[in-house]
Amino acid sequence: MEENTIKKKVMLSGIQPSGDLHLGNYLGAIKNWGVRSEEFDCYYFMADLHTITVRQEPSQLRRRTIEQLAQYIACGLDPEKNTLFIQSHVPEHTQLAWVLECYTMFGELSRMTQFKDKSSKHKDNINCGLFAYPSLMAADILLYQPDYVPVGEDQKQHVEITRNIAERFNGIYGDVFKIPEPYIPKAGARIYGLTTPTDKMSKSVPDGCVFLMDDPDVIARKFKRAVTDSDTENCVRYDKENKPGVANLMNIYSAVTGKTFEEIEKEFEGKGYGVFKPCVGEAVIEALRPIREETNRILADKEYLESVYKDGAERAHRTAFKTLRKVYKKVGFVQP
Ligand code: ATP
Ligand code: LTN
Repeated sequence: MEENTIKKKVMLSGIQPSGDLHLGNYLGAIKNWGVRSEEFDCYYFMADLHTITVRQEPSQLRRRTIEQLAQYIACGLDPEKNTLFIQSHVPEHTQLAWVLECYTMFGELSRMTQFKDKSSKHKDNINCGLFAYPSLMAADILLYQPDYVPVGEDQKQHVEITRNIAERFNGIYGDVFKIPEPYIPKAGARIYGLTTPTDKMSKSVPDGCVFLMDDPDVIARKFKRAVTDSDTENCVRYDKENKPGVANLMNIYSAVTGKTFEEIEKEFEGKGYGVFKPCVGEAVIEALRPIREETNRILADKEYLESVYKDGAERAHRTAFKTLRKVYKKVGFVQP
């Protein structure tokens, strides 16, 4: 692909291939990434380096990384318009991470919510990588000088520490890094679990989690079993506080059909949850069907996938290399 002559704004994000992608990842993140491909210069990657902060089964990690790339494409990220790559293929990420670790403070890393959460969940493996993770994420971001980093609410703290690290570095060496902004979607920013509608949909609760590759009958079953509410009202009405289960289903239905909450209330007037739940299931099945079919089609073409990630890594490397060279020069390393 030709280099852009007019400088577009840059957008970048990544997802760890530590689990299979689900409806929350799709509606909260990937679905919105593709929308801006024309306007922005976009970089999206599989954050495989990050996954080993927690033990992974190697063959599963390999399968999920490739499958995630196929899903990015199936969700509408055109590899011609977006640079799609695997993080570990671009060595500048780990190279810059080391430098940034030396400009990241022990105290600020200790305050990271994700570190506190994960270290309490994996007490037997509180490794240095888990602690230093935000410096690697800062490197992932700053290498590409992005304007925006589209992530869900839970990643905002990591974008903020990235800004702090960049400002600290710039304060010493001049304007090396662009200071990025987090970009958090309003709709779909938080999809809740179908069985636990007060907790975010997560792969760690598989019964309440709709995976992008789930078969239609599995999705239908999950929606039929979705927790609605303990009230006896049996009425489809948006009330997030008192009816979180129904509100979540309405939110999902709205996100996949584009209908407003008023339109949904009207559509199901007098019909009750017994009719509503399977309809939401059907709408999700239809929204995910082309993604699942396209993913399977792309996955069968290993050569194509290989060409996408090779080309992506090359393009990513070209940008990343320029930033890393500048950083090495600024800190005083002798140029090779
Ligand atoms: P886990 O299932 O362990 O909580 P995850 O599926 O949330 O992990 P991440 O890698 O943390 O995976 O998330 C990838 C992206 O998807 C992030 O931008 C995150 O904010 C977004 N995301 C994840 N879950 C949801 C959700 N339930 N609703 C909306 N966005 C989500
Ligand atoms: N930390 C993120 C994944 C991630 C990321 C990034 C997101 C790694 N590097 C750079 C945006 C930009 C997560 O766990 N979801």
